[in-house]
Amino acid sequence: MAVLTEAQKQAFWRDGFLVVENAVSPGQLAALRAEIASWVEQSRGHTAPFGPPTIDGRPRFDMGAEPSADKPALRRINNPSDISPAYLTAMRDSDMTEMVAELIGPDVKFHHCKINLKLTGAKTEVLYHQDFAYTPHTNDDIVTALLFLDDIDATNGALTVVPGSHKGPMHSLFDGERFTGAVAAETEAALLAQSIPCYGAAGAVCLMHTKLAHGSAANAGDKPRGLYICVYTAADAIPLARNPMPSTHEGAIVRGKPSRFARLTETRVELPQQPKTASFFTVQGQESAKAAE
Ligand SMILES: O=C(O)CCC(=O)C(=O)O
Repeated sequence: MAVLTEAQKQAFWRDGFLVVENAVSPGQLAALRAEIASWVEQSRGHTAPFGPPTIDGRPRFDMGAEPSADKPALRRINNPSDISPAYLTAMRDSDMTEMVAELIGPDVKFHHCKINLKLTGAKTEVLYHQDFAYTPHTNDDIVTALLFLDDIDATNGALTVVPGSHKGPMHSLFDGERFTGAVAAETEAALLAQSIPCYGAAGAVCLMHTKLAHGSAANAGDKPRGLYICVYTAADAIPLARNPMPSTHEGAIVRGKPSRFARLTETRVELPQQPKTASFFTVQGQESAKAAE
């Protein structure tokens, strides 16, 4: 049985995003939240990004600049589905997966995933960008699914999006020769003026077209904000740049079958630079924690 209505699918293609409640089961959500709680506890013992490493040797866990024993600063977990059965199941076998298949399927491939955490007191923000500029492919049938791990409202650093911006233009993430990972400041101001926030209860998902302009402010409230972010592509969308976050599951077919063909709809794309650090927050100019010398 279909999970999305025709009206929801039309809204996704018209606006470039769609928020849907209950994208994972209560049991799945509880398992995801329990895993996060244990990772946050583990991070208390660390003062810099730490392992186990990702498959390209970078720290899996990234920390904001100000960790302390009473305020853990864990802000990013790279490809949690590589290390956690709960995250693998949610990525591969949940209503969220089904929704993505109804938008860009029937044949759907996994690209990478991550968790962005904004714990209370975190200064982490996400500067405006379009995901396709980080992960260009031969076509743009690509969905970023952002699963809410906490209740998200006006207080805790909600994702904000610009409806319709997936229809173009693509905004450069370069300042001259330097890859900044974010649009220019004046472009961001113009986008912010047209942006709307995405709120919802834990377990909701924001399904976002890869070319939708989006970002988020710091968490100014007193409750955490976690997002489990999974990137899925049509099976015939072939990457034009190396995966910024390689996963052991990259290329796994999560619905339907593999494609013998690449489908080309893009004629010219600006290629990103690859990150060397634990997360794109440093690419966007936000320091990671550094171990005391
Ligand atoms: O964490 C957020 O608010 C947005 C995440 C995002 O834009 C990204 O990881 O590409």
